[in-house]
Amino acid sequence: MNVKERYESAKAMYAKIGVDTDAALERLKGIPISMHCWQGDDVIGFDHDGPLTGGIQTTGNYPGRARNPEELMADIEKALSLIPGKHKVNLHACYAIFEDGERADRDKIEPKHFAKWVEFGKKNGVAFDFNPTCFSHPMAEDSLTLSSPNETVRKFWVDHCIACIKISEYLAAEQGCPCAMNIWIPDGMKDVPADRLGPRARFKQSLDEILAVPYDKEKVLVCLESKVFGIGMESYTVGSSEFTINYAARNGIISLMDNGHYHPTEVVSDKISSMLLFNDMIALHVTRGVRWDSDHVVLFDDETREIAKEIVRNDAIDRVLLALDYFDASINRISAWVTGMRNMQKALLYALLSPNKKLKELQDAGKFTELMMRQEEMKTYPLGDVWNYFCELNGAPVQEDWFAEIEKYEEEVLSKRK
Ligand code: RNT
Ligand code: ZN
Repeated sequence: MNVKERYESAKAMYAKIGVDTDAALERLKGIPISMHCWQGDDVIGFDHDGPLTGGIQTTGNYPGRARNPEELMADIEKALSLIPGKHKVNLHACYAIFEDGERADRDKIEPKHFAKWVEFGKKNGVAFDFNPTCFSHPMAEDSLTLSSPNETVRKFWVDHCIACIKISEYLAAEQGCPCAMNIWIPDGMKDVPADRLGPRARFKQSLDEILAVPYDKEKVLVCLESKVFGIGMESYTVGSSEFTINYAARNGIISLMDNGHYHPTEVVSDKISSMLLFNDMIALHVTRGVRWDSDHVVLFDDETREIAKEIVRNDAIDRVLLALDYFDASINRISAWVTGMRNMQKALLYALLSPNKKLKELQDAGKFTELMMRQEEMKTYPLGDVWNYFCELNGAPVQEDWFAEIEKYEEEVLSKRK
């Protein structure tokens, strides 16, 4: 049976439980996911040659890391060609591109340093999201940035974030659609603080100063990401969940939840509905923490599916800014992108192919036996047949066929990067 025939038979099976597969495919096609450029080069960027700091870590030494803009762009292009649908690319400030020996420190970067990216975006039909890079820099050596007690340091990072808003505005104008700009700071302490309030008050003040600069709120969607701990920041993080949620709610910006940034038995899937009740928009970094915030590649696992279900069944596809955030240096990095992006899409498709209305009715009627049975039976419905057809319709390789491209690219391109 070919892909189309299998799809037709799957379609009939889903139709029996009231699910319209054609509508699901149409909906999935319109869900952009922001693909993080930093998986391609182990979160290094082009503006420094120091180590990755800020309490985050890549492990592994798989050959073929992108070492310059040309390589990273070529790798992103390759990845996007293997992912169905239209997506965004998420940039960090450290991916600024300097020409002719010119250099600008993070507090002085300008839109022109992203002109090459804009050109790349236009050529490939992708739009960008953006992030200030408050780590991997001499001014962030003790992992204190926007909360630093040193005014020179704090001011440097305020200026950096203001520069990033300008760059985000430029990206939005060039691409003709909004640019989400996410602020995450590593600030925290390895051991028991003597003052938890002071750093948070300074972080608040810094954010106030950044947001006081006028910008177009329709074009730049400022997000604020929380975190519970980092490597070397085990006892205290300034930008905790309570801090970011309260700050965002009070100041009209968007809360960003990264599912690696909570205590291990806490799940973001359970937080989404509460956040949706009190916010017009929310933002997510989908990742996979293994025992800690390890940023493993996103799999088609329970939590990814549960996150997708919360977005879809609460009718919130247009209210959730969906981005991925992981960095695995132990495997082929392009494969890491493609695997994670396709898995996120599969999870969304799984949610779109669930008889959500019917399941809610069962819950409300207290029919928990049938509810469990139906939710479990859904797991073995022919999702794969619908997914394969989606790939075929949207010009991406079907099933594992994309991997041949990865192997070819590894042999012809990546293996030559020595
Ligand atoms: C770190 C945060 C943050 C970074 C990226 C590189 O724990 O998740 O989002 O991973 O900005
Ligand atoms: Zn994140």
